[in-house]
Amino acid sequence: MDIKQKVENLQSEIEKFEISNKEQLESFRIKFIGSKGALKELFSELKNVPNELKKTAGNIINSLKQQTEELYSAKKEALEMAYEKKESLDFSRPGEPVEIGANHPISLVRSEIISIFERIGYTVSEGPEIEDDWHNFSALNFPPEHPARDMQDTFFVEQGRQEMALRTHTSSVQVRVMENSTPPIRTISPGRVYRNEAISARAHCFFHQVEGLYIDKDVSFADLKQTLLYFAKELFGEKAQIRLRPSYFPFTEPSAEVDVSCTICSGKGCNVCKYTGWLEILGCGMVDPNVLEACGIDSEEFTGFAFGMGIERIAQLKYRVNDLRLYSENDLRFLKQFKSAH
Ligand code: 2NL
Repeated sequence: MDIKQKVENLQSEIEKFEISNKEQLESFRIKFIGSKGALKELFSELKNVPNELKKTAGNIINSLKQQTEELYSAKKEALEMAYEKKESLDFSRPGEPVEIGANHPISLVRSEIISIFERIGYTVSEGPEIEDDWHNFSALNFPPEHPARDMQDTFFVEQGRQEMALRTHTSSVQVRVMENSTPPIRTISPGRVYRNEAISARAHCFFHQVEGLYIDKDVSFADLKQTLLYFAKELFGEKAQIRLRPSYFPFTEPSAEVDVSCTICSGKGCNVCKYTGWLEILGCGMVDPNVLEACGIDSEEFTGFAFGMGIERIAQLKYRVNDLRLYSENDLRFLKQFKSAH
């Protein structure tokens, strides 16, 4: 058999050799490339080749050698890659936890209050945060010299030529509802309100409110009390009790402040309720006839009640938040604590 034939035989043997694991790869290397391999043997046979053919024969063997080495490194790399891939895919490994967000406590309490009142037929109304004097003050029976109308208590802004106020309560929304509809009216208006106050743990220049308004024929103070008792029980639990203390607001007469039995100690006395057993949660009263008339509702035919509460205050009681500033500082350590709340 001449050397050319031998090279061709070896080449087809090399091409047919199965390499599908590391062991076969190593056998391949030993058999063909190694120091005692088939290629070495072919080279050693060159000495028997006639001189005039030596160069050509040497070239063919060399190119087969090169080809074989390339095949070897390509297979080696492919096997290493497949091995690495296998290593990085562990199908029994538990999934990475997906971090979910949390609702803001103000949103949580806002939604809960809305849902409680929707169940007894209240609609939700919203309105602008920049209000004129009429909707924020005059229609609500604020006398011209009332301190709330002062720069010290209210933020005023110029809008064109007109002086406007950042609303100090969402009653302004309810004034619009009364002006634009006829009783029966049952609505609540949640929203952000503004007061010109220095920021501290107990005061902020903005906060959130929910106000409620119910106007119909023969609406009484007893209706108000039962509505608020229902609300307190839905929000704080069946055992919750309420008490009303006389108070004053320009827009209601009579007016009252409402306390709920302490949610921490159930009225026995603790440091949250300052050992009184009661926590103040809202203000309320019968809508002043002046307000009804200012909004185009006949106060001889209709009566109504209204109430207002701070969402921050309720959230503070529900979640024991001791500093108002936490609500607006976007500190994740605070916000993350509401993940499980809903
Ligand atoms: C509080 C007290 C209150 C009202 C809000 C109201 C609205 C209209 C007419 C009459 Cl349109 N009253 N709202 C009444 C009593 C109290 O809020 O402490 N809010 C945080």
